Amino acid sequence: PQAIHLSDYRPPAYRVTHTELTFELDPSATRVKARLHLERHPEREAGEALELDGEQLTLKSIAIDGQALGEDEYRLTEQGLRIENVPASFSLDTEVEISPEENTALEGLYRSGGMFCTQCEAEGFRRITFYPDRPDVMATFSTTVVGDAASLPVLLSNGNPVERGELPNGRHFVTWEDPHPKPCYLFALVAGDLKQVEDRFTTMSGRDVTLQIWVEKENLGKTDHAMASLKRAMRWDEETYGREYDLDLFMIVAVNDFNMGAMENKGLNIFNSAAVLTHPDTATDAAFQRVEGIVAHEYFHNWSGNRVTCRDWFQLSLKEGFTVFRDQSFSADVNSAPVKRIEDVSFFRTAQFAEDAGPTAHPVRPDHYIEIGNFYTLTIYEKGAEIVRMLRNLVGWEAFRRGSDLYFSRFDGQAVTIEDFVACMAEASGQDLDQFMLWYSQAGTPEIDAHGEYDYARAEYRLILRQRTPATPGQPDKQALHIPVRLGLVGTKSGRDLALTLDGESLGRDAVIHLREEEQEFVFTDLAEAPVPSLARGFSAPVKLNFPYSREDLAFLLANDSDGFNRWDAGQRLALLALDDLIAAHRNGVEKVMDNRVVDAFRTLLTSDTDDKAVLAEMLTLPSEAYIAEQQPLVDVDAIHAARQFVKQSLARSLRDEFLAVYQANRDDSPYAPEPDQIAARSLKNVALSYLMSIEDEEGVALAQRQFEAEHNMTDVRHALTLLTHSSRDDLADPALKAFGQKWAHDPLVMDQWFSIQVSRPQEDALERVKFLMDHPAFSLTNPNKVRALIGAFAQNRVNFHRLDGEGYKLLADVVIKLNRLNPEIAARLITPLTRWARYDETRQELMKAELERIRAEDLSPNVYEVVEKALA
Ligand code: BAL
Ligand code: ZN
Repeated sequence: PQAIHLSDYRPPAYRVTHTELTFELDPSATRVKARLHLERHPEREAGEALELDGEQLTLKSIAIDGQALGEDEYRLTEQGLRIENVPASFSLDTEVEISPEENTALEGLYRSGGMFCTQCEAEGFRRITFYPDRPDVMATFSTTVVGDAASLPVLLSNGNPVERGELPNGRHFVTWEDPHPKPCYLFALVAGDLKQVEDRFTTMSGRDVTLQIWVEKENLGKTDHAMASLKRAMRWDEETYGREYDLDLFMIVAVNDFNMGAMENKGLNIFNSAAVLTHPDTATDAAFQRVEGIVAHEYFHNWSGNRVTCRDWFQLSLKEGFTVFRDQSFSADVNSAPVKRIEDVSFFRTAQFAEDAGPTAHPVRPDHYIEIGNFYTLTIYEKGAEIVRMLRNLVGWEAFRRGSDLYFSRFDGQAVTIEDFVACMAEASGQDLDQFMLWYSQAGTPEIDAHGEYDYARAEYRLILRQRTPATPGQPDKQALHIPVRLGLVGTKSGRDLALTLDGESLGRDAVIHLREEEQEFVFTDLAEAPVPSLARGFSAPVKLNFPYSREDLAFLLANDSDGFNRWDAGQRLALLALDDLIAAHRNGVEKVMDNRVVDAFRTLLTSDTDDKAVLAEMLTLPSEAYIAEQQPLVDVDAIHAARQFVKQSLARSLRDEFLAVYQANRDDSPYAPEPDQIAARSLKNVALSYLMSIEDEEGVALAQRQFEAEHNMTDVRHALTLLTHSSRDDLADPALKAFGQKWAHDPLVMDQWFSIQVSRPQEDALERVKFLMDHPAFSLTNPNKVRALIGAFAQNRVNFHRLDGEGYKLLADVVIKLNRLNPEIAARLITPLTRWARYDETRQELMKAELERIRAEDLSPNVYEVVEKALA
């Protein structure tokens, strides 16, 4: 497969001004008639051939301006269709046949259960009809869907329905018009026996919009939260960004077989059922919040993505980074803002940092790719969002909002670049953002080595920051970035933020300094007491910040930092230092000794009188094994697991009564609501329970069993089931798993949770359980949710996936090889843990590489090929 380069970009030779489609739906032989109204691009020369993308299409007829073409007048290739000698402006008619039921890749038009549905981003439309399948071709669409009236009573597409009627042989049709020009990746079609829940929304200018959520009949009781989230998101986007919805109808459809979380097709969002359906009995608090965030994300794309879209796929972060930033801000506004930030950063520092340090590291705007489907990554999405967040912080909210308004008005209806976006921010703020643009082109996580000293005699604090970005594939040398570092200096006597004076300028008590050089010195003057610096507050830049904090410094910040995020981070750093010692002790076979400073810090937290229970729950949560692993030069999975378990059990033994008191104080039998106060109390209670269960004393076990059996809500039930399943006692695990599995056998989304819980247990039988469950009637290799729930979850089970006999790696590679054919996009994603081989000991490295080599020997899809080649480069 060939790489595509950003530097080769040219506008399309021909644009489509209007697209007319007719679908005659049939599981194995759907007919698609397309009439494209084409005209030559003004920047391209006359006489160029028309080239259309098309894959897995059987051409039945073709005509230009109504005249059928002879076989020598066009050429079909594996990639598409080429016609020489076309007029400057013309219409092209094609008819093709496709087979949705054989489409297991879930790109283009496919079947999910009895439904037909589509996924076109990034390049799925070329599996529906011949088309210039690129985002800078934007057309209005008119779509007629024809199907069997009995089995497919509902026929949906983008825009507004304009005509419907009966046809011979029990068929019927609906015609949809979408007046907004859009790229074909935003095309959608759904047909099936669906039921809908309807609501209304009045926009800020007083227009009435109908909102519909379409689901299979059995899911009708699970849409309330998504609908409420949608209305909240619509209002928020009006109030925060001045963005109003622009059609009379907004639809969401839930489908069970879906590669992504959801898709922002114009007016017809298609959702993975896991990202839209909720019910207190079946979904956890985390799932409720995820649904809220994803519904908002897809809705926000209506402006950041649909009205203004990407010129080419290298600009993917233009819409994704901005939209993730918008959905994160929304979730922070409607929930606990500090917890949202802690959760996002925890995830980012674990997963994106690992991506940025591995063989598939790439810039937020890549300059080449083989398969764009491999670039829906944490870097494009989450690091892209961190860059937008830095921009917002650099220019300030008001200028950022003016820049956003300028961007939407200047480029409405256009396909543009990341430069266009940043230029609006520069123009609206008057700031020079040239150096800042390096964030988009340089891969790798920058590290800042910081140190400082206080000079009593001069009453000065001298802070020295040195930045470096490690080499990444294809980028050996890096330039200095413009890094905003938000900081405070916390007085060691007063415990308060000191007034900051830098170069004679008063900056208040919490300020942003700008690191632009490789090394810079900042001298803060007029400081009457020695400070402990609180650096990169709120994670002000996506960097690793190293400062030689003592444990006393960290305990001090944990108690005194005015920035909630850094207070939490100080606790994490303190725990990491203790964990480092214990990991070393484990490796050296030395007795493990618990650091009492951590115990004392936890005791203070547990007995403090905080009213922010959600933040407290985060503070009581130890860094995950994956995050601890990220901090180690070489990952020793067993030592990390043992050390973390030791810390957890030591804390539980020393503070058993305190944890018990917290558990009891936060029990709540009132009806479930996904509200911040309830969620906070539940998470605090469940953190306490996990400590109590870690030592498996009688009372902890009894509480977990009672919580499981009470069946009050899925958050509590799932948490208790996880603790019972992950305990050392099969007499606790097995009956609970059996009861749960029987109770929920009918509900695929709950069964996904059941799969994940058991294959993530630390006990040695996890791998055997995976193999056994792959034959379970509720499992299917062609359903991405099932694959993620069983195989994906097992690959996150650090001690068992990394078994020294290599069986974990082998199992993953076997599944990748099968999925390479069935669903290349999911196959390529699943390989990720194997690509990280360089982080492990030699034995594991060899085992992982051997599995990658075994995959490489197959006849590979471009998706899997690209990832494996990078991993073995
Ligand atoms: N555009 C793909 C799914 C999403 O990011 O919303
Ligand atoms: Zn998105």
